[in-house]
Amino acid sequence: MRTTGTAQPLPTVLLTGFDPFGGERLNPSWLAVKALQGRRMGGHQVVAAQLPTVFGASLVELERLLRTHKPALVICVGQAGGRAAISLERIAINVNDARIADNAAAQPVDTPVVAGGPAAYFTTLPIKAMLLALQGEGIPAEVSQTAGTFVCNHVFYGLMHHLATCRGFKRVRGGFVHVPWLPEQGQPSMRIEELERGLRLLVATALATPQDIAQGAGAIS
Ligand code: PCA
Repeated sequence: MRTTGTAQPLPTVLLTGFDPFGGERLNPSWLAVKALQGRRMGGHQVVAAQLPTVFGASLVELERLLRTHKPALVICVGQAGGRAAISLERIAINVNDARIADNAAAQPVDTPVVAGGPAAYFTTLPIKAMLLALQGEGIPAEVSQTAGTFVCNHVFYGLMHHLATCRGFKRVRGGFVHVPWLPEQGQPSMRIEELERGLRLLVATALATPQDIAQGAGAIS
């Protein structure tokens, strides 16, 4: 019996990280994502890609990647200096408001990511299940209520808008995760090995959890 010749390619998981920005020499988001390139996980193949830390151009590149790879799951990752835990972002907002210039020297203030778009989108990642998975492995993790208003939120909002409005993407799940600095960048920090382990766990948990679990993680005020 012939069993070769018509093998279906595996569905893909798209992971993105950013290039260094704000005068830094490295960005842990890209280093962690890059380590998973080509890996098979839960019947899927990981595609890792770097986005420029640039308003506009980052989304052009992300949309190209979405069309090329037609992923089943998308997790965009960025650096959040000053945070001590892996931050699972809950909400993307329709505003660009940059405190520093991006890598193309642009610094938009109070402009929409998508003119006429809704105020915000929720992640469609199972962030509570992901939170429990990380904490269960002893990896510092939290749910975050804001991805800021710089290029990370811009990409997060653009991703969710694309998934919500573009033909063929309605069932694709996606969201955004911020990671701390590496020890050589400052404190608080997380080692690259722990970041990579955390990211692997996040992908595996998202693939295994079609419906998020109910687990309180909210602040009281
Ligand atoms: N972090 C920035 C943009 C690129 C990155 O890694 C942010 O939090 O917006």
